[in-house]
Amino acid sequence: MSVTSTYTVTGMTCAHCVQAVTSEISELPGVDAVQVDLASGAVTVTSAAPLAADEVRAAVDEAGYELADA
Ligand code: 9UX
Repeated sequence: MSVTSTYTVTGMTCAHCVQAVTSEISELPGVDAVQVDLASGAVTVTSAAPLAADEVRAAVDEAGYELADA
């Protein structure tokens, strides 16, 4: 079984932003897939187990963007 969660990331304006966010979140333990919609900022993450929000927030921060409050 896997878990799919959707987050909103603000500040992304080009495909390289998307790549940076995708890369950082992909490094989190258990993450299988990351899908980013640039226009909406929607980030869909599929993982083996639920991710801690703090982990996701830290990864987005590391990429240089911001996780919107749920
Ligand atoms: Mo594109 Mo994103 O030139 O911070 S990488 S705007």
